[in-house]
Amino acid sequence: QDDSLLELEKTRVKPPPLFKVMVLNDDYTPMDFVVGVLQKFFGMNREQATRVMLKVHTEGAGVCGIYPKDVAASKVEQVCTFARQHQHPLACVMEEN
Ligand code: TYC
Repeated sequence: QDDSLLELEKTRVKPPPLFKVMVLNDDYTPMDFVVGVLQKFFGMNREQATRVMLKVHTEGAGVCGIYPKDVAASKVEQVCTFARQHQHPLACVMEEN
């Protein structure tokens, strides 16, 4: 019938909600592996990736990137799968901003 409300909802007035993707520290994943993950999945260069890895190592967690929900969920899945394939316990999570 009256489609005007549905049409209005389709007209985005707010930016999409964003999610932080974070990696967590653990005692077993090699530092080099974490640096490689940050380069491979988050487009960081070696220097940026090393800085983020060391922050996670000393502070417990660090932000890898900020994305819309579906992209963030896909990054988390890819990192978890990759870490498991290499038998590392590296944890990756997303958190609403
Ligand atoms: N703490 C790990 C070590 O000493 C290195 C590490 C850094 C692991 C960051 C996970 O997200 C991580 N080998």
